[in-house]
Amino acid sequence: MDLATLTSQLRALGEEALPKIAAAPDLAALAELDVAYLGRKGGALSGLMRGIGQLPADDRPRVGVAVNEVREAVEGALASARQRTAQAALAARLAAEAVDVTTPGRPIARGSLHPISETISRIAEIFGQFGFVTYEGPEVESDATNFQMLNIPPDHPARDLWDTMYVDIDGGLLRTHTSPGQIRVMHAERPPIRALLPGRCFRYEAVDASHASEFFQVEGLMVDEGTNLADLRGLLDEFAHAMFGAGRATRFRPGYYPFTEPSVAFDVGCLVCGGMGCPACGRTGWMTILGAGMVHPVVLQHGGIDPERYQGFAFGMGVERIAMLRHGIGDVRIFLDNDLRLLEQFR
Ligand code: 2NM
Repeated sequence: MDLATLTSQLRALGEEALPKIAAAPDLAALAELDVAYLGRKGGALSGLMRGIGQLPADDRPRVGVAVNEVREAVEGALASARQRTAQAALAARLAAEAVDVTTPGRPIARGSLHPISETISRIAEIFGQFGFVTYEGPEVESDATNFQMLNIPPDHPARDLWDTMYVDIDGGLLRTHTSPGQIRVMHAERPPIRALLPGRCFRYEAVDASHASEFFQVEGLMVDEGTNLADLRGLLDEFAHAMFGAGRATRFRPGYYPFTEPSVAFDVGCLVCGGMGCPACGRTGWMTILGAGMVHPVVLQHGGIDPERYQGFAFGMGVERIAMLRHGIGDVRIFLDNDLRLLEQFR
């Protein structure tokens, strides 16, 4: 081996390695080329360096310089090829994982309030403007809270008004009205009280287009010093006008409830015929939308309120009936059918 041969072999090694490195597709290929050319044991450069020993001592430093030049060129090419490959890999990943932030979102299925919920909200909104606060009570009550506290003793004929469903535990029953919740409110609050009690109620009914064995009620209660029937009348007029239109006629008729004295029925001018008389109002021109009255002193006492100092009025309405009048729905059973065709009309 002489200097000229070794030098030309070194040059050939560089000329072979650099294009291969430049063409290497990925980091693994570069690692292989690194080992093939620069590897300490089997590498091509190490192989050539073994020839240095056979050269005359004068020539050796010059070959050393040439070897270093080739090694640096190969190392430099490997380093820049690694950088290029990493950049290409990053660019490929960015392209593959690109998110088009302008793509329209998937549509979200939009639900709607059930007409009963929507009607309760509207009722609560109107009475809320007069300071009434919404409360809720339990659906399972007892004979004491559902009847006795409300001035309906056992064996009283007024019990016939509420055909009751009983539950097996602790003499419980399903509340037939939300009034027992009003007794709870009286105990929990001090007058002045303005409470609204919406909720599901239960009665053992023969089910038809206007009767269901579960239904919703909203009751209101006001207790303060000097509260009277005129306050009730004025409040209910405001309610009727907000709910059914400002010009609507209203009237009080005598009624009967064991928990109020006096008791009234509150009518509005027929929402179908406007008062002329039609089949919808039984040709009377009036529709009853709720019952009300002055809370019986005994009921106030059961609520822990002194009837000598405080008076109260209360009212109760069937939510289904109000919702049916507002939306022209003809059959209560539809509210519990879970038929989306009903609900889709109220979006
Ligand atoms: C009605 C009609 C009349 C009523 C009475 C009470 C209570 F608890 F204060 F005595 N709450 N609700 C009442 C009065 C309910 O529903 C037709």
